[in-house]
Amino acid sequence: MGIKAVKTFPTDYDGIVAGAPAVDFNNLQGQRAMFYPTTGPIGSPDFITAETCKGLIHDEVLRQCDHLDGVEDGIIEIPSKCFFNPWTLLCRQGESTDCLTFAQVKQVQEIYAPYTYADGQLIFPRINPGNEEQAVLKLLAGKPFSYSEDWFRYVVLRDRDWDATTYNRDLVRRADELNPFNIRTYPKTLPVFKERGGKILSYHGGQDNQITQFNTERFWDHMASTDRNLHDYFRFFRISGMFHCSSGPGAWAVGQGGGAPAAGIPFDPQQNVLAAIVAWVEEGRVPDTLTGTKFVDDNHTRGIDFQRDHCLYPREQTYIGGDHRQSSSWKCEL
Ligand SMILES: *[C@@H]1O[C@H](CO)[C@@H](O)[C@H](O)[C@H]1NC(C)=O
Ligand SMILES: [Ca+2]
Repeated sequence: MGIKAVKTFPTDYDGIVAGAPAVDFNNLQGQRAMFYPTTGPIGSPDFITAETCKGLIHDEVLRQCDHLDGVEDGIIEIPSKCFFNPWTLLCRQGESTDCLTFAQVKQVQEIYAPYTYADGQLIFPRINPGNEEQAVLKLLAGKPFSYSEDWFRYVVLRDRDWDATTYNRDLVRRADELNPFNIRTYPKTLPVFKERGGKILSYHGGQDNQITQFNTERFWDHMASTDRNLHDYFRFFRISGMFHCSSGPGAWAVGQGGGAPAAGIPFDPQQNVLAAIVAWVEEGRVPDTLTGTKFVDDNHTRGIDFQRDHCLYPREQTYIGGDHRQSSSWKCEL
């Protein structure tokens, strides 16, 4: 909605905060619809249970990727460096527990791969490894994802009897060609908003379980390909260890969403996204990092567990030594 507003109604707002933006919407819905036919319904042959996904698979993702940032803390700082290989989980001869069958490994491989047409053309970037705990609630629940099911059923196909198990790539192609209500929202330039001095601040969790952070990287890169100074008005922060919009193992509280997730975060531009956009628009104070907070038990009345200064994309969170719970032990580097 934030990016759509900037594109279509560029004079409405001077500043926009767009968290986990659902840009390239038709292809996003295609990817979401793809998981159900891939996993099959609960109980179908080779169905991977939520317990296996949150346990065996998540643990292996962390074993392969948590340390890549130099600190084993359950947080994957730079998801784009994590290429999860599920073959390590293949059952050996005689093994039948705590491992995956050949068909399950193939399924997991497909789930974590970029979503493409048969000729390799990208439809939507791969999901974020490390999102397993919450991905099992919707994308990998063994049920149709309600938003994509309704979208294809009532908007794209207008067929109330459409069965989500029959989803295939032809349908996402059709949806993207149809582009109902011009909902795509994948601008390459935003000339009117830029010209009048508007500012966009976007943030996205690195272990997002509904919309992959890789898509916001792709979107920022897409816009940066025509504007070398994109940072002048569009800044994107990768929030490590955050699920979709909030929660997760990372220092995810940045004042987003108002209400409960924002509780305990002062209205300070360094720590609060809304304060940050106000300070940028009204005082020209440009955000370079965004400090996230992890509260003890995610309960702000219990005090701060740790904080981390999230980096301006494409800078990367880099461990430089010392107590990893101190934000001074990290640095943003290109
Ligand atoms: C947060 O912590 C306080 C103090 O320990 C407690 O009273 C309260 O019930 C907690 N809130 C939640 C939602 O758990
Ligand atoms: Ca880590």
